[in-house]
Amino acid sequence: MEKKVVFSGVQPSGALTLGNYIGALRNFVELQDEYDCNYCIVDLHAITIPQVPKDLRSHTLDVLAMYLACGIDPEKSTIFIQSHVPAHTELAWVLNTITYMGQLNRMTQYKEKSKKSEENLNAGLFSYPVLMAADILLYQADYVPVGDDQKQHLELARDVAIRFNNKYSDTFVVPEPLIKEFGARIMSLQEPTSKMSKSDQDKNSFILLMDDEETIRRKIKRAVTDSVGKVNYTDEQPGLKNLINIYSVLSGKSVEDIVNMYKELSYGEFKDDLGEVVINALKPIQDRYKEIRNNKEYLEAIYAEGASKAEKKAIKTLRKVYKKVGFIPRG
Ligand code: ATP
Ligand code: LTN
Repeated sequence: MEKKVVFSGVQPSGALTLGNYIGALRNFVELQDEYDCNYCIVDLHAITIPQVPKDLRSHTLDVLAMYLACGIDPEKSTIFIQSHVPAHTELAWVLNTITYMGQLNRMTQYKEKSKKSEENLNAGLFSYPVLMAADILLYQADYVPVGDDQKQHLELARDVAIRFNNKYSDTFVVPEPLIKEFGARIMSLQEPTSKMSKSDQDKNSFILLMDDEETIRRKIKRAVTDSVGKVNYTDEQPGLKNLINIYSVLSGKSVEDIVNMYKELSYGEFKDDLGEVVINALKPIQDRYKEIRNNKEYLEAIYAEGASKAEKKAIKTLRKVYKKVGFIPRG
């Protein structure tokens, strides 16, 4: 039997956070044995927010090295850079013509990001979800592992697939999101009601995967909690709830066990231990990352091979689409 297909992507828009790892990368690794996985570095998406070209280049390799360091295996999965496969932008154009402005206007990520970049309110930011739909539909993906913030974009990708299938006959697999019940939304350490985000101005709000031990300890110590003074897992203590979630995901211990371990102890003691849990979880990833990141030739070989593999799959779908909409084949 053919393996089901998985597709996901991460933007090279800055250094990756613990939120990216828990909500996305960690799950990418788990899926590799069972599925035909495609993991993309979505540089075309990243330029919808202004990027410094030389930083974009290094962030692209950073994400690639981080994929590998987290355990994505190029022998099992297709790892590639989005701009290397032109079919993404080609399909996005076609899908743009069947996507409604009204629907794009309702996207919460667009609403939030356009508020932040009023002086650069570009059309790319608006049609960002269409390019994302193209990414997914090109590979006929059955499943898309993402964090909770991407749910609405996935819904749009499904709508677009269904609309195309209805208009032109069955062409695309209608993808389903894979969103973990637990850890799909890691919150900011400074404002536990908003998501941990790598583009946050406040550096204490996130833990970077490459933060050193001292920085990790410091950021966790400074994480906002509450004045209740008792380790509990409730919505009334959102800061603590988020820290317990991180503890649980990274240690494998259940929330209940963690609450029992710390209910008689202070927040300080809980945070000290959490610091060690995070450090221990990140240590092997950081070690591998340092080995890989400077090996330019190795990285180049991976993305070159990935692009060829990806292109073969993508072109098949694009050909079908071009034919169905009525474009004449070049011959
Ligand atoms: P930005 O914060 O700059 O908008 P981002 O980190 O949200 O960037 P991506 O790098 O494209 O955006 O996200 C990659 C993956 O990480 C996505 O699947 C996203 O859902 C997931 N992710 C991002 N932040 C979190 C978080 N705080 N908790 C869980 N998952 C997250
Ligand atoms: N928008 C996503 C990144 C992304 C993506 C994709 C995720 C672009 N294309 C396709 C899954 C599938 C984000 O996380 N910000």
